[in-house]
Amino acid sequence: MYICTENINIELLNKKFKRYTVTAALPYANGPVHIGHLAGVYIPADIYVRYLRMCEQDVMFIGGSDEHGVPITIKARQQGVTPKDIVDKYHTIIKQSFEEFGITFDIYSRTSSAMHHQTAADFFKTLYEHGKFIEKTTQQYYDEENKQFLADRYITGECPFCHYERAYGDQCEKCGTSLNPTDLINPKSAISGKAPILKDTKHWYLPLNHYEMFFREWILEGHQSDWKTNVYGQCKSWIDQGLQPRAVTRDLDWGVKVPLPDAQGKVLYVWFDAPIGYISATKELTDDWEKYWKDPDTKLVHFIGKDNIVFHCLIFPAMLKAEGSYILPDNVPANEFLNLENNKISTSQNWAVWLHEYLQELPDKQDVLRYVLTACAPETKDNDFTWKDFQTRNNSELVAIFGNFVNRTVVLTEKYFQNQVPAITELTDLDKAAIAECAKNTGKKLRIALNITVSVKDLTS
Ligand code: B3M
Ligand code: ZN
Repeated sequence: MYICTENINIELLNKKFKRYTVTAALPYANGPVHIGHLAGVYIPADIYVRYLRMCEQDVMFIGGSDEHGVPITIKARQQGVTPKDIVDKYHTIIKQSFEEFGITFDIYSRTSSAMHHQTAADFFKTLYEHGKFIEKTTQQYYDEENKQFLADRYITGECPFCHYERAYGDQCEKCGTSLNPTDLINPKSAISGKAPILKDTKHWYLPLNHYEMFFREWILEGHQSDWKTNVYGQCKSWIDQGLQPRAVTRDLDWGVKVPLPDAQGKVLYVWFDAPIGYISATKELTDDWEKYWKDPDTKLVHFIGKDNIVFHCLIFPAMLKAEGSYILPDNVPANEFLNLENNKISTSQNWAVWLHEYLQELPDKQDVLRYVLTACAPETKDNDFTWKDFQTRNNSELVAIFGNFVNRTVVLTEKYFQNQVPAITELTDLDKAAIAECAKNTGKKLRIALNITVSVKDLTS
């Protein structure tokens, strides 16, 4: 017998939704996946999806690699290979490690697919044709030596806030502030190392400021009680600071081409195309994709890292709203960060436990890692992973306590029930008391296997 408790169960009992579309942030295909990604995004999403499937719900679980963006082209340039070489290499590693680890995606796709390019270009075109963008010509940094505009991470310089010397054009990684290239002090091209010049260029902007009332109503009034406080708090602070139009195109040659005749050499901003990747992947999997994206009886849930909040709670919903025929996310759970042995996990400093390496070294220990990362999940605050804790949890919690429980159950089933799990006929007083004990603090209904639904009141009366 299993008992489902907690709020999700109440939702299932109320049958508010007919189906679920669950997405997990698309990892950049410029490096493998590590334990921070697993604990923050993929394990929580997989637990939720397995639970929904166990309750026989119609659920679509979407994943895939994010294969555009400047981090990929920079890595390719550093290694003297093409961006395609980089994404092919890491997409393969990531996809295989998720499979071996047991993340149960219905599809794990990639944003370099033809289906995605078409879907993202069409999405842009629809918004363009409906007048949802602002066109602006502004001056942006340009590397004269390499004849290239310097978007996002192609430009580095001193952060105007914390004075970190290697801040990027889109963000300072030291203090976390989101920046524009022209905010940087002493900007330098990340390609030539030279000071850039300013040059005119035209781009398309999504006027997020036009959506302020919508965000206030939908998020600040509508989701105050059911979104996590970290997610809600970040949204509120962005909205209260005043939203600005956000450029959704870039002067780059790697990405989804802007589908307009006067947009030579321009691609969609990676954060415009990547979330559309969830839709393209669903389309790739089934012709029946629209019910997972357009039917209001579908609950859409995005599992993300905390650095992705603004993109999933404001920018992507504004895009969906502007398009008009899509549902909006019902929840966007984001965890905090997981540290490793008291230090921040860092891809560039190779301070991480990489999933593919773990699987090579401990090929039959997937569930141990899943258990430990669930037990120390950074749900409400940053948390720490240590190998000492991994060892203790394995030896005492899994082997000694859980192993002993399983062993006794099996031995006693053999001894008293001829190795057969006895069928449940009716609930004994002891069963009822146990269920009531589980439910005591929730005061809510429980759903018990065999489709018996009882309320706590029934059980205790
Ligand atoms: N690739 C960012 C990240 O890995 C980004 C997520 C995209 S989800 C549409 O942090
Ligand atoms: Zn800074």
